[in-house]
Amino acid sequence: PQPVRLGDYRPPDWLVDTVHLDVRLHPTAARIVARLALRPNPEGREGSPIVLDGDELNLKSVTLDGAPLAGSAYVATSTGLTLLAPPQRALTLEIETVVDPSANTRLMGLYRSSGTYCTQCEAEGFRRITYFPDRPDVLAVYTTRIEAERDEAPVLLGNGNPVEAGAVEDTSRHYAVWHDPWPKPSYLFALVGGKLDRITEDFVTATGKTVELGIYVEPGKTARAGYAMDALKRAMRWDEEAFGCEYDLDVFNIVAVADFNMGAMENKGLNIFNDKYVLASPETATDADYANIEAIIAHEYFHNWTGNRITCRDWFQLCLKEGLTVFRDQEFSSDQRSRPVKRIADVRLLKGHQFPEDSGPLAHPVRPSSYREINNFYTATVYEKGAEVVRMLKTVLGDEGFRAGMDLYLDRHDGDAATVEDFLACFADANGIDLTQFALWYAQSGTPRLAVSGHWDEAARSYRLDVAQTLPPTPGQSEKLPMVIPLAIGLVGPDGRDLPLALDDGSNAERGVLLVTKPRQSFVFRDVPHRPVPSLNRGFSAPVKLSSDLSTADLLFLARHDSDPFNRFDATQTLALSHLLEATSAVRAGGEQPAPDALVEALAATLGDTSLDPAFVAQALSIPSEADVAREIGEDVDPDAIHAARTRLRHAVGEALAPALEAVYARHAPTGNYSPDAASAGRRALRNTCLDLLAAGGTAKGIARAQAHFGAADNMTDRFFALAVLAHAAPDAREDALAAFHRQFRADPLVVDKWLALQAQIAEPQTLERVRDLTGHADFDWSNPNRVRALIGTFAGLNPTQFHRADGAGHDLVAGAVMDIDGRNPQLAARLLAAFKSWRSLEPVRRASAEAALRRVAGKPSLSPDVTDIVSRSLD
Ligand code: B3K
Ligand code: ZN
Repeated sequence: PQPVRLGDYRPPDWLVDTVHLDVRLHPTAARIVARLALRPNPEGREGSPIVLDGDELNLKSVTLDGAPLAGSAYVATSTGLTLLAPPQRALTLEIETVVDPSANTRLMGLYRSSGTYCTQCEAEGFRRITYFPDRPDVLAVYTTRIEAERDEAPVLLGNGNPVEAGAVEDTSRHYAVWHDPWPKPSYLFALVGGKLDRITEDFVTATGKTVELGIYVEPGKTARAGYAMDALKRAMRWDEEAFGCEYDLDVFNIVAVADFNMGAMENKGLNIFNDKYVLASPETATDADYANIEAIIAHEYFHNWTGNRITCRDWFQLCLKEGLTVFRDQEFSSDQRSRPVKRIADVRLLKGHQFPEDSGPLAHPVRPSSYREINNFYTATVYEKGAEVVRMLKTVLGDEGFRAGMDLYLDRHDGDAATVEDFLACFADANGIDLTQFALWYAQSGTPRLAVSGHWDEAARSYRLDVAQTLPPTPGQSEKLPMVIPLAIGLVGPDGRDLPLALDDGSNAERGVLLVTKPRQSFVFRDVPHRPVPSLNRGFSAPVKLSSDLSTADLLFLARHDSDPFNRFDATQTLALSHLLEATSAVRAGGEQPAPDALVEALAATLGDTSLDPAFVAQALSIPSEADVAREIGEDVDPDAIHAARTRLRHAVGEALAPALEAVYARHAPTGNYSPDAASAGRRALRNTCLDLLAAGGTAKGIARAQAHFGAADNMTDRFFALAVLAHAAPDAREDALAAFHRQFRADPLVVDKWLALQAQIAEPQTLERVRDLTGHADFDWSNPNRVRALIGTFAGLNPTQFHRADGAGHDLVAGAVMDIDGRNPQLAARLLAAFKSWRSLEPVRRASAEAALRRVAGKPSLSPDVTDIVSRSLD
């Protein structure tokens, strides 16, 4: 397909005011009658044909203002329907199409998930239901009548408010009519029909309107929907308080389905979820699952304003809704839980997923300027870096300035299909500032590098920070302009306290933030009586790779004393990473590995500080992942050497800190019944981290403790964590534990996913065979995206030594899976293939094998546009 370019945007030639859909559900032949009220767009080209998108539709009839259309008046192809010379006035088109929901394995448009009819329309799925101008800047008011066999689909749901429902006389069928008063783009359309159970509660909004909330799940699973309901109510309240956003319909429904290509979808008034992000019970979900459910329920709800009431003009503006809404869900979780711990988790995710994307062949700007397949741009860059950009805006403007800009945006653009420029203009206008340079964050790809060095002048009692920024070249962008980098800092005095920040030009570094705007810049602080230790990029105020001249002693000092919790954590991570880099080189050179003394000292201090939040200590104790080390090395990466160095380090830390780890483990034993709240989860996280490090010491005692922990666990968090420890550290105990776990939970697909994912991560050569065997297991299913992601996705994403086996068998396995899946579900296949994104940074043998695997995929006839796009960009 030809690339779509941002610069080619034109307003639609025809607008749609209202859509009346009449959908008769049927397993293999669902019939859709769409009545569209169209009119020429005064901003479009005069005299234009009506061009409607379509995809795999069976067209039955078209009428114009009630009269059948002559065959010569229109052209219908596999991708659309064009009315060649329509009258240039308001008119009504009625189109009848038939689709086969059971054959819809792409899970786009109308499909069936374990018998339930459901839809997914973002980005371009509505065209798989009916012919339509399927673009986000065509906003219409939808009325939907859904009809089905009452036995097959007793529950019928649509967007907006329920209008009427009843039996279809003299038949076994029934119907429901839904009306959504808010104009919306087609990608927010949804309907559901099926046998579902519901939990319901009322929510009273800030202005006193009662909203009926419903969560629909597979029969028998309502007991596991309570946490999602609780999270939803908290999210609704929070959005009123934090952003002044109130809900705007009489009902809000969530439906959980088992077959879903991503996490969830924010359809107006009818969110559809991957059931993984709805269903939770202490016995089946981990603390991480609970936290994800809370975040995603909130995220989709928050889209009601940032995404639905204000939508995107075109798909290039995707970050306008996604980056902003991720920022909003991050803030929500921070307020509900621990802000520093949430920030640490978010930055780990950013560095783990977005940084590699930004430094590889798939790098693209937060707002891309062209795409071949939009589904491939639901990326860590658009979502996570997009959220960082919004966060930086807040850092630059301060809380009040940010809120003023948001208020203006929500007010000025309500009902619009907006752009990034519209968004930024609100912040510029509300604050009277120019954001032209800031806007480069949306346009330039790649992760900026900041090099910082500090110079204390004892005689002048001043301190100078020299800052240099560079932005490496990325695909399609060889030359870069300097960015605006809000660098939050502190100067930490010898007593561990922050010195006042007084810049020598008389200004205060407002809120401790330096604005770096040039390639090189110096900041001089006066009244600095002692040599301070600079704490740089506090709270990870900018998504950059920072290098500094801090010594090991400085890092140790910050790890103990920094008032910024993020940087306390980061100082420890930096110590660990620099050890791991050295140790990895030593492994490759066949030399002695260095001793991790400084790191052990920092970890001991953190472990011994009882004033710290256990959840924070757990984060600080976690040794950087193999992928973290690979990213830091950047080129000529040998995953086996990294694995060896890291295994050795974990062993050394477990051994050196054994008494302290045992004491903390004992002190954090569970005290009452399981509760998923953040404080309880933090205690479990710390206790489990201790368990893990103690077992990494490899002692019989460490393994026995993990076995006891596994046996005694009364919740999935502890049970699964212990199972993971055994699977990785105790090959002899592994199989029994895995078998016991499977016996207990085999009836529950979401728990089976954990079991699959864990096995896919084991860092040993037999894992390849194991994964292959598991694809033949009765509980595995190639057509369910959760199963495939759990097994194949985890193998490719979280098992670097085996995915990148030197003999190429890991690459082959994943490439083979991608080619198999592509014919059924191209989106899923393309996602999996993106696991190759860092292939160029591998050492030559593995790089050659990755390239060969990619070329094999590229050479396969009749690849989907999705996979073609990823593979060609990967090889470019
Ligand atoms: N907007 C959806 C993602 C749709 C993905 C389409 N390929 C979920 C979300 O970000 O909230
Ligand atoms: Zn979203």
